[in-house]
Amino acid sequence: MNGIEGASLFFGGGRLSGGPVERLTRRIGDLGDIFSDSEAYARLPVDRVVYEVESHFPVAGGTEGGLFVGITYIHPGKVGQEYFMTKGHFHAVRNRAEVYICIEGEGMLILMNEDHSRVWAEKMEPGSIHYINGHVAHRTANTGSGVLSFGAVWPSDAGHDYQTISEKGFSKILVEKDGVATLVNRP
Ligand code: M6P
Ligand code: ZN
Repeated sequence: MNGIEGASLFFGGGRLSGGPVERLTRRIGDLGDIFSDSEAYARLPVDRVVYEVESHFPVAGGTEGGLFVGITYIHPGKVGQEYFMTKGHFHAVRNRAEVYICIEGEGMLILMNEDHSRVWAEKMEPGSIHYINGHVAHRTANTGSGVLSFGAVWPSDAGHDYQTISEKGFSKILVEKDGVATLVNRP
């Protein structure tokens, strides 16, 4: 043995492999409370896949000082005029930051401050790197015609606060307006 080891985790061919990987699929039926147009939502098949997440958790959730890594794949589509997107969350431990790195596709990272008074977005394109401050809620939307995929790295003690988002939502939504992705006030 020469003491040289390969990485146990590998991203290639649009898939995370190697180390233990947990896979999560979110379908239309799982996402009833995030999209604004409930009539358009009701017309979509409940089993249509909106996004998938592959994650590697090298330490137990809640461990201080560790990191988690994941790849998210959002399929193209819209509910009415609103683009397919992730649930979105604050971190349960509010000061924990996160980094996203776009791999493929076109999208927007939608961000909201802690008192919900400001929502803004950053364009995601292959190679774009996004530092998400702690205290900022984050969700991603696919604005393109193919899959949007991005890598994420976040602290193992950050946790996910989905409750605040499901109760109050983001104060702006990302819709297609005259062919352009546009943030508008939530109806
Ligand atoms: C990224 C990370 C994950 C998150 C996933 C999907 O991979 O931020 O922590 O779970 O996106 O986002 P959400 O949990 O909001 O559905
Ligand atoms: Zn996060």
